[in-house]
Amino acid sequence: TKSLKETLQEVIPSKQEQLKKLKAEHAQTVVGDVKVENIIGGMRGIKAMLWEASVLDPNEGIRFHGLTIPDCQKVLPTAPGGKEIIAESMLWLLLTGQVPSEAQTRQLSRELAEKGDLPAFVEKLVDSFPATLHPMTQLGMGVAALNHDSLFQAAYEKGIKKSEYWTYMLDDCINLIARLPALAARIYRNVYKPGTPLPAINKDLDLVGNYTTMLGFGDNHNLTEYLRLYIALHGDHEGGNASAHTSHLVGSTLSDPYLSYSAALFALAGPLHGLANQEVLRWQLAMQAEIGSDVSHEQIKEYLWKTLKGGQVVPGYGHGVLRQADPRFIALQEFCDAHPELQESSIIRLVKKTYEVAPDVLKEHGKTKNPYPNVDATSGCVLYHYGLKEFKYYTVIFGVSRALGALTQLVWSRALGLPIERPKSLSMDALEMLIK
Ligand code: FCX
Repeated sequence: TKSLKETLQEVIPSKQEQLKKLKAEHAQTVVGDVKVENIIGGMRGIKAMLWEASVLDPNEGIRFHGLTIPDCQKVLPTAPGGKEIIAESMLWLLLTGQVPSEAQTRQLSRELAEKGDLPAFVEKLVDSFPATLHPMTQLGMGVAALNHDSLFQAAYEKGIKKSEYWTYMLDDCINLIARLPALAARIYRNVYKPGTPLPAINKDLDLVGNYTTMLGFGDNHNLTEYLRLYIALHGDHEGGNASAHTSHLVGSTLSDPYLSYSAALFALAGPLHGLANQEVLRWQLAMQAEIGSDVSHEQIKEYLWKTLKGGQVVPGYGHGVLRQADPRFIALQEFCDAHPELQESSIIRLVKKTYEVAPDVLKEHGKTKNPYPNVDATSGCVLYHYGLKEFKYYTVIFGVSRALGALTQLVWSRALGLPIERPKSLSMDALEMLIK
């Protein structure tokens, strides 16, 4: 069985060749225009960066190396006794573009479990945070502190060849992904279940199996399966989203993966990005408290208008790129449909009913370019049903997941020798001079 590193070693030369050819033959080929609206509109729509593992189509949604979510659900190995995709098989696909065998997946699970313990000083650091510090702040700080052990940084200081960067990057990325569950679970325990003992990592379990166990939900098979799917699906969403782009930008300075990903986590912590799943739950619960759970479409419609007229966004709806319902939302809805306990859940039923009404209301409201749900419209509500009710924690789970894609690209950026990012900015006066 070939290891992850050996597999990457085989794949990298052809990608390097592809980049060389693109540079040599097409450096001057025009693939898009930049309009003033792009410059003042958050660079929306500008094709401006390389990102290998996934590409987002506005209508079809995400493809991971060409595979759609249903494709992945067919071919990627699951946990023993499980049905859902797991973090390891998704990570392998993202990094190598190949579907791992069952044996390769298990080998990676084992490697991650063996590397999963936190250094004692990071445990102490995290334990010293006040429980009132937002869990995302804690996660970002914990990840940054892990850079103490960065192999890339140590090797760079000693002096290594550029062609060797990616191997140290890969080692750091695997170590970081391995340690995220212990870090994230420790934060959960400290904040919400103080004084309860954190179970040791089980070397025979997959990453998310261990994560759920450390959170204290190991005996809930359905929640574990849901988190496996959730973490695999949130793993990557091409490069332009704020968290992925942040990690790419910081990494382009040759900062190590810990610092790069910690920066990404602070982008993920914004309410328009990763915090939206916590916002959705808050909003759906407020709706439930005000109008009840056995409600008519008309009542939901009124509630939606109240939100919009109050100048707020409807959380979980709209997207910077997508123009249809998010296939990740659909996959999570299918999970709900396949589990009777979720079909009976009042909050899940309310989410589904909201989905039946919200797109038309948002269309009538006429502002958002995408009136359909994104993944956050449902993701947190399922956690709530299963008893993981502390919604300030939800973005941390997203943060454990997004490491898969963001760190994959750091490995590729170093393997391809991509340069430091440095786009051109303009003042309004300078822009006006260009227009004249
Ligand atoms: N409800 C009400 N208004 C909305 C809206 C929504 N769900 N989505 C967009 N709009 C508004 C925008 O606020 C903007 O108004 P403005 O002109 O007064 O500033 C207008 O519609 C045009 O925005 P649009 O181009 O469609 O969307 P953007 O690319 O600017 O923003 C996000 C995309 C996702 C930020 C936006 O749709 C939003 O705020 N959604 C709610 C929060 C959310 O669900 N975020 C999670 C997104 C994602 F899945 C993730 O990153 O995790």
